[in-house]
This record gives sequence, C-alpha cells and structure tokens, in this order.
Amino acid sequence: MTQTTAAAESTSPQKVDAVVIGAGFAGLYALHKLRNDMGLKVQVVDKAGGIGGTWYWNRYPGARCDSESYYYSYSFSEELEQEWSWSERYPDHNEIRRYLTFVADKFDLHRDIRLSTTVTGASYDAARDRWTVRTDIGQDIEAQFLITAVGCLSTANVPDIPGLADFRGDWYHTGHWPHEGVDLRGKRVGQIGTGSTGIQLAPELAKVADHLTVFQRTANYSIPARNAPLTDAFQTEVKETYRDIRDWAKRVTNGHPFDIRDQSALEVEEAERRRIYEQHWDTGGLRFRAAFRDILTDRDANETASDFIRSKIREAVKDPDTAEKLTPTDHGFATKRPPIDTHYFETYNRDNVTLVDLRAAPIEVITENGICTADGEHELDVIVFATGFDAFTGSLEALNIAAPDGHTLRDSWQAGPQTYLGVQTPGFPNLFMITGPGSPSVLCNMPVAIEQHVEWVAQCIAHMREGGLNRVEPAPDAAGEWVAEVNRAANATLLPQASTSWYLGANVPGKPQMFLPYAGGMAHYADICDDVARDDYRGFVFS
Ligand code: N01
Repeated sequence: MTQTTAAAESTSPQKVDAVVIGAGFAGLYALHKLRNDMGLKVQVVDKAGGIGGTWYWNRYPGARCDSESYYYSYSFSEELEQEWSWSERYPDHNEIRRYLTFVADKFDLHRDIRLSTTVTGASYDAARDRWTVRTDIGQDIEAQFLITAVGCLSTANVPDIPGLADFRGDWYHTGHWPHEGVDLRGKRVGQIGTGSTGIQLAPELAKVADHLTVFQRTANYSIPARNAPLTDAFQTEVKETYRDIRDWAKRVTNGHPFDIRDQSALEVEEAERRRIYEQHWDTGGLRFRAAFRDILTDRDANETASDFIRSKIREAVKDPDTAEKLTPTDHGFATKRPPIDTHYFETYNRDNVTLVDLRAAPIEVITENGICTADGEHELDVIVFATGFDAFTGSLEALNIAAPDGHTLRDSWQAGPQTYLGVQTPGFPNLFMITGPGSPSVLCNMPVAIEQHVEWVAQCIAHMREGGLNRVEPAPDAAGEWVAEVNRAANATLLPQASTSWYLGANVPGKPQMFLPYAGGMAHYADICDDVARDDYRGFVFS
C-alpha cells in the first residue's frame, strides 16, 4: 500500500449502521442486540481505557452496587445466567467489571469497541440521513443511527469552591478514582459530600486515614446494606428460578424483584408499624422502602419511616451532638435517592473521625493547607469530593451533538430536556438515548431499564428497515405531552419535594430545575412504550 493510500484510508470515515457511545451495561447490550441478533454493523466508542461504563470510573474505596447482584445483571441470555456466579449480596466494582468482561468475551464484543476514544461532536446530514461522529483519534464514523449509552451519572460535579488550585495536597473526585488506588495511610483526609457515594466511602477512609473529617451539607438517611457472601444454596435457588425472578423484576415499579407491602403505614398501630420497620431494617438494603406502599406518596406515612431511621441514627451514634447533626430533618426518607451502608453512622464513634456541619459553618475557601469554613481552618493532606454528578443531561450535552439545523442538544435543552419517552428528542433524527432524561432510569434497577430501552430501540430500527424508512424523530407535541406526563408522575410522589436533589438538577448551580427521571414506574412505562409501538409508533414521525 502506498503512503498516500494509507493516509487517505486513515482519514476517510468509517461507515457503519449504528454508532453506540459508551461501553457500560447499556452499550454492551446495544452492541450485542444490534450486531449479534439483527446483523447490523455497529461501532462502540468509549473514552475510557476499558469497558464497564460507570464501573470503569467509580473505583473509590467502598464502591459497590446498591442493587443485589443476582438481579443487577443481564437477563437476555439464560446461558449467561447459568454460567456466571456472584460472590456477595452486593457486587463490588471489581466484580462488576469482571462480569462485564465475561459478557464481552462470551458475546465476542471487544472487536467492535474502540476504547480511549472521545467523541468530540456529531452532526447530521439531512440529505443522506447519516450522522457523522467526530472523535479525538482523527477518524470520523458515519452511521444512520446514533445511540447514546453514556449513563445517567457520568459527569463529575466538582463544586466551584474558591482556592482549590492553591491546595498543596492531593484532591480526587470519587467518580475519577485513580486505578492504582490512593495510599491514605497517615493522612488527614477531608471528605465533602454525604450522598450514596460518601456514605459508602467514609467507613473505608476512616479505616486507613490518620484522621477523616467529613464535611456534611445535608444530613442523609441510610439503611444498613447487610452485605454478605452468597451461599451455594442461595446461588442454586436463584439459578433454578431465574425466569420467575426476571419476570418479577419486570412487573414491579422499580425493577427490583420484591413486592412492596400493600398496606399503608398509617393503617397499623404504632407497635406493629415499628415491628415491620425493624423487620425491614434487619433485612437491609433498598428493600426497606417496601415496608409500606405509601412511604413515597404520603407525607405522614413517609414521616413514620423517616422517624424510625432518625431513632436508629440516635441509637448508633454515641455523641448526642454528632447524632443530632447526622439526623436529617429537612426532607423525608427516600425523597432523595436512599443510600445503603456498611457501618456508616457507627463510623462517627471512631476517635479519628470528625463531622463538620456545613449548614452551621459553610465552606468559605480552600487554602493551601486545607478547608476553611466559617468556624476556621481544617488542615488536610487530601480532599475527596463525593459531590455527585451533573446527572442525566451533563454527559449527553458534552457530546456536542448538533441537529440538522445546527442547534446542539445543549442549545435545545436550555430550559431542560424535552424528550419523548426519554428515548428521542425533537429535531435530532435517528438519535436514540438509552435511559435518557424522561425515562425511569435511576428510579429502576438499571439493567432492567437498560434492557427494555435497548430492546425497544432495536425493535424501532427493525421496523424502519422492514418498512424502508430512513429517518425517525418525535413530533414536538409528543415530547411536550411526555414532559407533562413526567411532571405529573413526579408530582404524584413526594420526590420533587427534596429541593436539593439531583433528580431535579438542583445539585448543579445554574442547571434548569425540572424533575428528570420518569417516576410512573418501570412496568407502567414499558407498557406505554409497547403501546406506542403497537399503535404505529404514535408520536414519532418517520420518513
Ligand atoms: O452524589 P449525590 P453521590 N458543598 O449528588 C454534597 C448513584 N450511586 O455520588 O445534599 C458541600 O447524591 C451534597 O450535599 P447536598 C446513586 O444513584 C450509586 O453520592 O446537595 N457539599 C451531597 O451530600 C446516587 O444517588 C451507587 O446538600 C456538597 C453530596 O455532595 C448517585 O449515584 C453508589 C457540595 C452529593 O451527593 C449520586 O450519588 C453511589 C458543595 N458545594 C452512588 N456539592 C451504587 O449503587 C455537593 N455536595 C453503587
């Protein structure tokens, strides 16, 4: 081959049927479905150096899934279910990456995944109905379909605190934890943030750091995870009943195969209510939410659950002043995503752990020596930001995807994302989002939400191919009505009442505030999607 031909080949676009951005749970399944089941030519790209999506990046001490391992997994292959065995009730990040690697090996996925490749932009040629996806490795990729599988929680939110650049120690965001780990022995560590991540992290940091100072803005509820190794008997039972487990996960609100008790918290006597809460507390994990049917819909019912957990915090934390600071009073249990923990509250009984209440003394500045609050300076060697993500929209907007009229997603979503079913947005033909804003996503056990979306998108693409259709996008009216439905569903719950929640975009300064996931329940949502498809893809415009 001559040099000129080689240069021309390296710059001429790669041509495929579909580009998938992201190689986590969603991207891997999209590749398998579209390529292995449907015969499409697919290219997956991911800026990470390995597969795993969120689990490639989140390697902070204590990083572990809050869904239970046996159902935080794919259901599409019975063979896979039988071949893979989970070791613990909640898988840690290492085990999840091993699982996804096993999946990628088994279904021969690696050969169509380009890692360490960042998408820098995408534009649509309306004359040819083709997306051109630009990357930082120089070669464009052309495809009829562009599918984002970038996750809902992928863009780190590092708060803009003055002085960070002056800090002489090291600082990390949990979502970009160094793969080689961080040696915290003998160090004074400051942790900002007490969401699900911070609550997993603090007990682990406290075990190794010389001293841990936790900077808390909002006190949080948490339920003991009660993690434990899975017994052989349990694993056998799961494998024998997997079909029932998967069906169960699909017919319930949150994609977790357990039923919510069909009783109001207000229907029972106080002693009986306490007994039921104790029972669920002992079971541990997200199952606690299933104690009564109205914990998330009735303020008084919610208060009984909130009060129960407050009493547990006061029992666990020996110093009454620290216990009071750790006790949430400004929002109800589970109106923000409920964390689960392993000895989180007990961690504050250690001599090497201090809690700083930022409501009483806010952070003013980061100095070269540490963090200065209104009460004075806390000297630190390391600062860890467990401050969450620019959820739902951050990663999508960063892709710099432009519609045929030149508007980017960021331009179009200035007042908040407008999507139809969370799967497409008007003006962006043949762009599909897996677990996009306006779909149940984070309110559901993610693999259940992901499989449903991938399968629906695949079905839509098959419909287009069978009908000789080149282009699909939602009608603006359909998106407007769907946004109204997302708001209606949210307002039927207590979820929008937690005013600092990332469900509302409230954690990122300047972000438009609207309730972003669909709270109408996964099973109900899947029925709507199926009904739309049966009704000739009502609300979508094909050409
Ligand atoms: O982030 P968060 P996260 N100054 O946004 C605080 C998923 N997840 O990474 O509440 C001081 O919930 C902020 O305070 P406040 C799960 O869906 C899953 O913990 O805004 N503090 C809060 O305490 C989860 O919900 C798993 O007042 C600041 C914290 O930082 C989602 O990821 C494990 C601040 C951020 O909490 C996000 O959780 C972990 C500031 N300027 C996470 N800015 C598994 O299933 C923010 N904070 C394994």
